Amino acid sequence: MPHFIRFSGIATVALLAWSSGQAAALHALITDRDRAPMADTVLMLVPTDPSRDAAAAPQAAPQVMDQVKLQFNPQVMVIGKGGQVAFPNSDTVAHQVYSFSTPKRFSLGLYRGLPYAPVVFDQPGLVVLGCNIHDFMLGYVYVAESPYFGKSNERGEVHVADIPAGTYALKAWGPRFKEQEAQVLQQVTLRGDETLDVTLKLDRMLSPLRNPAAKPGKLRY
Ligand SMILES: [Cu+2]
Repeated sequence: MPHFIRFSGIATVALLAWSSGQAAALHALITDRDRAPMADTVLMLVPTDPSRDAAAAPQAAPQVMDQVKLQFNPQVMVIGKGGQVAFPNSDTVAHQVYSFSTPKRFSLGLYRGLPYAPVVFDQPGLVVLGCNIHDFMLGYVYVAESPYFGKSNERGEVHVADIPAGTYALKAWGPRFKEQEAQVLQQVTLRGDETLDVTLKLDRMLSPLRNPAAKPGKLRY
């Protein structure tokens, strides 16, 4: 039977663990206070023992955040420290991608196609992306502070596999969060052979829903 834990009034967590093979894994369902599934939410397990090496292994291949119809696609991405992201432009108009965020300040001069090498992100935290030509374009690269992370799908589900046994802070961030850094939801302890099933109902850490962003109107793309 799952048991329910209320903590700090910001989220409710149901925990249900069972034994399933060798490595630990985490299944999470993320909802808002109305129990609506929340897509594009980054979830991380950060070891609570600071002596544990939480460095991510370098990625084999760069991730791709495209620009399609004047939007970043995907709009939210999570990568490990040292991860690389390519920013192709699939529109016919030129874009000029930049970020002023502390973990990665960069600027790619006006371009179409893919004239630049992937950008390397080696500091953890949120990197907010914009385009100097189209102010409404907004993208997010979250550089996770541990190798154990995932992003929720349209059903609000996140799956993280191959987690070593240990105690972790469960941290989350998404575009609707009030804060620009991941928020601690709960502490979890994983044995080496279990899958933890977690329901995370986010509440006060979220901004109220706003009206959808202004449409780009008749702009060409
Ligand atoms: Cu643009």
